[in-house]
Formats: sequence, structure tokens, C-alpha cells
Amino acid sequence: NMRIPFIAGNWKMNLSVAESVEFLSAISGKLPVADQSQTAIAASPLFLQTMLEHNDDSPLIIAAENCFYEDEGAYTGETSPKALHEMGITHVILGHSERRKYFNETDDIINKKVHAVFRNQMIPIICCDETMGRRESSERISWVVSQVTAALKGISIEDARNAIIAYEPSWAIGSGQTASSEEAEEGCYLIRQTIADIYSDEVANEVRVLYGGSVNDDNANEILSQNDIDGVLAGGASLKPESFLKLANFQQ
Ligand code: G2H
Repeated sequence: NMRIPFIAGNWKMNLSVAESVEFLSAISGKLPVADQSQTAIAASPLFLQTMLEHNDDSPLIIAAENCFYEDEGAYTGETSPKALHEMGITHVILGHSERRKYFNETDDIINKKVHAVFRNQMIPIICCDETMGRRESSERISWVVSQVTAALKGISIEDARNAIIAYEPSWAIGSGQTASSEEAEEGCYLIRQTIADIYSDEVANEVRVLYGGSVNDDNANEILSQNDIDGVLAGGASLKPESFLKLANFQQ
């Protein structure tokens, strides 16, 4: 397959603006070149302008962790996808399980956000989750399929081929309990099959599917060696420059 690996960090609500600048200087010059492996850090909108200004010629993609589904209007406190694009942001995480859990984001809301991100010429990193209860039940497959299908509803084939999808079993997030590489591969394979069913095998072959959930330098290698896993979305392991660099350089 010709898919370029995508190694992403998700800082969530951690670090400070000053620490983000220190992080960028610590990793400066140490990332793989972008045609070999893409690397990204998603941070709070409070950090993005400063990070972009300190990112110089680095191949690191500075991404947003979320945005709203309207471009502008009376939506106090929300982040405009249009403004993100204007400032130079190219990628936005959408539908992270923490957004679904703490901020009541539904499949319908996430679908609107996917449309908004594509409308503003950015690429969504769409997360789908899976709870422990579902992992152990027969609902598992239909759950993952339904999330991916709902998120991509009405998305054109041209846009869909650029989407990045992350499989993040909730039971593995921040718990230290990583999915085994087989379980991770199974989820990512299922996502790719879903894309093939909605669009085509060709599109499914292009879409990058990431695994997320307690990824660290110890388990990343094996996870990244799986057929249908094109990268990782790492939370905790992306907060320190040394550990992010280890992840970022795995595929070199
Ligand atoms: C899952 C992941 C990053 P962590 O949320 O999105 O976080 O690697 O800390 O489990």
C-alpha cells in the first residue's frame, strides 16, 4: 500500500502555551520528512497561533482538537472552522470519545462537523470509539460500522479519500490498557471495509486509519506493523518531546 504513515499526538487539555513552544524547539529538526511519514500535534485553539508562529520550516502539522459545524454566527464560545483554516490549520480531530462522552456529541453533530471541515479545505481526523461493554458483545461490529457510516454521511468520494479515521476503543484510552495489536488491527480493518462498502476498494485503500488508546514507545512498533494500521493517535505519549519523537521516527 502507498499510504504515508500518519503519527499524531493529541494533547487534549494539557500543557501551557509556553510549554508548547518549548516542545516545538525540542523536536525541531528531528522529525521524518513529510513524504516519508506525516507527523501532527493537535492542541487547544488557545495554542494554535503561537504554535504556528514557532513551527518555522518544520514538517509538523499543527492540528485542532475540535471545531464547530457552522462557519460563523451567534455561537458563544465555539471555534470556527473557517477561522481555523484562515490561520493555517489543515487538520482537525473530530468526534473524539471525550467529546462524545463529556460534551454529548452525537453521530449527527460529528457528521455536520466533518462537512464543515471539508467545506473549509481541511482534513478531519474522525475518531470512532468502542466501549468495553460493546467489545464483549456481538454489537461490536455494527457499532464501529455505524459510527463511520454516520460520520461520512453525504461526504463526496473526493473528500472521503482524504479523510483520516482513528479507531479508539474507549476501554484503552488513558487506561494503560492498550488493545492487543490483533484487536487494533481488527478494528482498523473493519473501518477500512466499511469505507469500501460505502465508497469503493480504491477509496478504502487510500484512507488512512489510525489506532489510538494508550499508545507508547513500547507498543507502537507492533501496532504500526499491522496491515490496516497506518498510524497512531497518541495522547499521554505525545506530551513529552522525547516520547513523541520516538513515535514519530518509528516508520523511518
Ligand atoms: C486516546 C488517546 C489519544 P491516550 O484518547 O487520542 O489518548 O494515548 O492517552 O490513551
